[in-house]
Amino acid sequence: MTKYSSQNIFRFYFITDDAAPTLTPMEQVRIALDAGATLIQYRNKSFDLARYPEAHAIRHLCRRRATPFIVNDHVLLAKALDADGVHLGQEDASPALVRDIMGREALVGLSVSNLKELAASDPAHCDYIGTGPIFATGTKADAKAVRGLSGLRKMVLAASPLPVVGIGGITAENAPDCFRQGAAGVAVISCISRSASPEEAARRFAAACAWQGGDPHVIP
Ligand code: 3NM
Repeated sequence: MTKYSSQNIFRFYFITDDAAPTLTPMEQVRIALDAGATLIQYRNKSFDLARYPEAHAIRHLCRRRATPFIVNDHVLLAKALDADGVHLGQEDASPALVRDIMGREALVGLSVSNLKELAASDPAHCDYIGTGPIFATGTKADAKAVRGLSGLRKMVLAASPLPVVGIGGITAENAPDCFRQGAAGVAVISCISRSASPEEAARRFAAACAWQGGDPHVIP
């Protein structure tokens, strides 16, 4: 991952929501980038080729805004879009195979819910670990048991030196608590994509991600 190693690209990690009630994935990405998102993941579990133009447009917007763009699960879609990387679940292709397909400089992320999964994983080919759900989430129907901040802390320690990104129920209010546990970043969907005021929610989220200390509940 030599291309990005000098900056923390995981800090404000936005994931698109293909089931958001009002905003298209493209509209969500614009809002997230305008607020300062540091990485965009295109996530569409039931992707079909009719969505390719949208994914392509999002990819190009991220490129214009110099923000890494990665694709959830679909390695060949990532390749076709010349994405910066892929995020894999436990049931997806192996990180080693994806590294082969995407190349040495690609970002490869892996979802790991607990320490047992971490022990069974292949971190040598990963650039970061995504772990969750940290808090309850309504966005992922098959989410595993809530890990809480203590679960996040355990993962940060066990996965070190790989950066760990917390996911699941993250908001501007609880993001600083995740950073306190040593998370390199926080990944978010509904707190922005399903907010009644998404621009404001994204700005508040960005401010929470910029938090460097002090009272984590006082967001500038
Ligand atoms: N993965 P929200 S939780 C996509 O636990 C995803 O691995 C999770 O959405 C995991 O920010 C989740 O709306 C949904 O809670 C995150």
